[in-house]
Amino acid sequence: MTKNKTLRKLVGASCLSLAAMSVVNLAYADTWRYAHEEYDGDVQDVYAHKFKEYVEENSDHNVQVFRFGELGESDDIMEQTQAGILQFVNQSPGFTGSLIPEAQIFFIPYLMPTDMETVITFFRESQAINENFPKLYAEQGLELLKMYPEGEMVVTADEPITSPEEFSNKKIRVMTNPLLSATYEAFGAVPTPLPWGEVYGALQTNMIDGQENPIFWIESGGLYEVSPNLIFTGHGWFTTAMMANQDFFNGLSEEEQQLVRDAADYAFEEIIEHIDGLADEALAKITEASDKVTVTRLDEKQIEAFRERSPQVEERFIEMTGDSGQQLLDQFKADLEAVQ
Ligand code: 6CS
Repeated sequence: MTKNKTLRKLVGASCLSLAAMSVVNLAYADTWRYAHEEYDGDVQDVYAHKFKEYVEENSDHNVQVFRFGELGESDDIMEQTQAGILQFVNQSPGFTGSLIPEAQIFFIPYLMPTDMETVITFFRESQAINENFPKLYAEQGLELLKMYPEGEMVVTADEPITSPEEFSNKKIRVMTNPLLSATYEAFGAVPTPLPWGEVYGALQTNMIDGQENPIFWIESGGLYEVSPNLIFTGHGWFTTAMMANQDFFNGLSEEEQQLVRDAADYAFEEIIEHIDGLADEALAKITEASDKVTVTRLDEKQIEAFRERSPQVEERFIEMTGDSGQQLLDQFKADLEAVQ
């Protein structure tokens, strides 16, 4: 064989093996679809993009993120995930109540502390969050990867409200879970369950008189424009959950499963930093943007009038969830006690 021929053979062989390698890489370079419930730059969007960043930096896989509205409402993206059309979904317990009644635990008012550091330690260490909930989600074909807080709930209304009596006849929009309706009934209001896409219009046309959400969302969704009286009641935190279709997750290699778990942990750490100070920044933007806005922070005595109605909501939670809910609530309370 001449020198040239040998060289040509060698080049040919390396091209072949390069091509083979690319085929292997291509076979393993999947695009995973991930949908969440919020807009560009909101908390769930930051989480999703941090997850994407980690996966793409540490593997050949890609993550395609879909924001609110691109694939429908919250219930639609959950259905698509259960059907395997999406691999990942971020759905808040506020909408998961019909699928997993125990997820409504976050809507028992005054169960969660208001102090952010305690809340974060709770999410990190709670057995209810990190062990009990994954089992409940697994029963619905979902691999729960992370639960995380987005911000303290704040009520907005057509006028400042300081007592349950002032809530009388006020139609307050709630996310679509029955326990949250029970909470607002206990608070003296008329709960009105609506999907997110209808909230701004319903406030604008006075079909409803108020709603609740974390401040960053009240700012980013422009809710203060149509519902300008902000009331800090201290009754709970907006919590959300990120998960995978379980058949998809079980079909991944052990290394890939670890990659996904690590990406979820990485995004969690990033989100904890992201939400630190976010509520204050958003409130400053709101008060800067509108002179119609009022801010009412209930004092301890006013809060007590709402807090004393909490046991009736707890009872409703147990009626809706039975022994499983009771066990979860006991664990939840034990975990809270451990961090407070
Ligand atoms: O109120 C809602 O429906 C929405 N609130 C937040 C903070 N995120 C998504 C959810 O759809």
